[in-house]
Amino acid sequence: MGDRLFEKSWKALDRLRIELPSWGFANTGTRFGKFIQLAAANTIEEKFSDAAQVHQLTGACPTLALHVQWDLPGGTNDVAKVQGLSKKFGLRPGSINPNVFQNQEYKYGSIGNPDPAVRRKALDHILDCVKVADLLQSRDLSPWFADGSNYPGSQNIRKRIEFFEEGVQEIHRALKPGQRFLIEYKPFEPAFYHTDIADWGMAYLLAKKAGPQAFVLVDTGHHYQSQNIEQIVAWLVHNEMIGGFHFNDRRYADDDLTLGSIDPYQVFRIFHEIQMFEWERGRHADIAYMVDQSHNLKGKIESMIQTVCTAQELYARAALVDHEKLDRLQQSCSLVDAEETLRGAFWEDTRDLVREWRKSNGLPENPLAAFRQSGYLEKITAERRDKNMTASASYA
Ligand code: RM4
Ligand code: MN
Ligand code: MN
Repeated sequence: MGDRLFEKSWKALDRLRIELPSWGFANTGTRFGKFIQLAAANTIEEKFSDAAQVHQLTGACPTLALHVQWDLPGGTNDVAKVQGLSKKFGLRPGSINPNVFQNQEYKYGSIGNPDPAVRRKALDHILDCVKVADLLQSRDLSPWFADGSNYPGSQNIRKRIEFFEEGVQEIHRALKPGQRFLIEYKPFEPAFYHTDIADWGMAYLLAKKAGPQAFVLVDTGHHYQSQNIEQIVAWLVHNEMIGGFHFNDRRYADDDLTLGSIDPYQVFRIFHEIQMFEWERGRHADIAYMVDQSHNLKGKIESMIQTVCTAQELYARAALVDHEKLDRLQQSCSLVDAEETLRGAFWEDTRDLVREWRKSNGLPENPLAAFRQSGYLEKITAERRDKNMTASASYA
């Protein structure tokens, strides 16, 4: 790689920020049960502490996404506590995630529920979350709606669209200036016939209906097999409608595997679409790169470190694309040379570059090895062992 591209890639690393999810450090399950890890975090303090480890070792994760029901069960009453932890661990609160999918009343949906009382309850919770976000100076409100139905004819799809339209407008009215409302889509699960916000088009239309502070959130695992995700990203970025990502990888459905573990070229292509857009416009796209993974087999902190390192390596590779050259080749329809320009950058090994970047930023060259040497895992395993041993893994 030439000096110019090396520099471009270095600068890309300087600006890449990745938000970690608090729920990625806690015990979580599959639909069949939980696999308990002795080192898993049980409290919001432990989640901050674990996420701070990842940030200290990678230098790239200054914010922590919070799930209100799990992390601030008292809502606004828990804000002071979170502020204290933020200060103690040197991590800012990131996106605020309402929970309108877990409680019993949401069995038939939240803001798309035919029952006005349930819709009210869901909206009130989300409005509380807007306040929490405001008090914590978090910019992004990031609800995920599990709403949908399992059988044809069992729900009126169009009525539910109207409920959603009303709901997102009310949420938008409550936003403070500068806050953003990110609308996530997912094709199926938990609903298996229709999901109210099933794809980017539905999320886009709802965001437009909501107002100018609403954007689409792309969870990389929320697409059907073989869907062209980078094309979706290109459309969203072109229309300035992409608010953020939930990063994870998948082989079959919403598998929440480690980013790039199955298809690193997919991640590279997404980064490429964004960086090519940025080169054309001469400015950076305002996108929140967030992780949405919760590992129940691999160690939680180790897998987050892997994720961040993978994102850095692939982001650095996408920055190695010679945009001027690619643009020329695309315009002259030099198909093979254009493709080779893209593919060539993908096959560059950026691990040395990332290591050098870390060194010059006073970070460990190998964050995973540094984590293993730090003794942190042994310490938290000893501290949390008893509590986790008694945690319930069964649904019986
Ligand atoms: C969903 C979606 C949301 C996440 C929930 C728990 O599949 O990805 O972002 O909060 O899972
Ligand atoms: Mn998600
Ligand atoms: Mn998901």
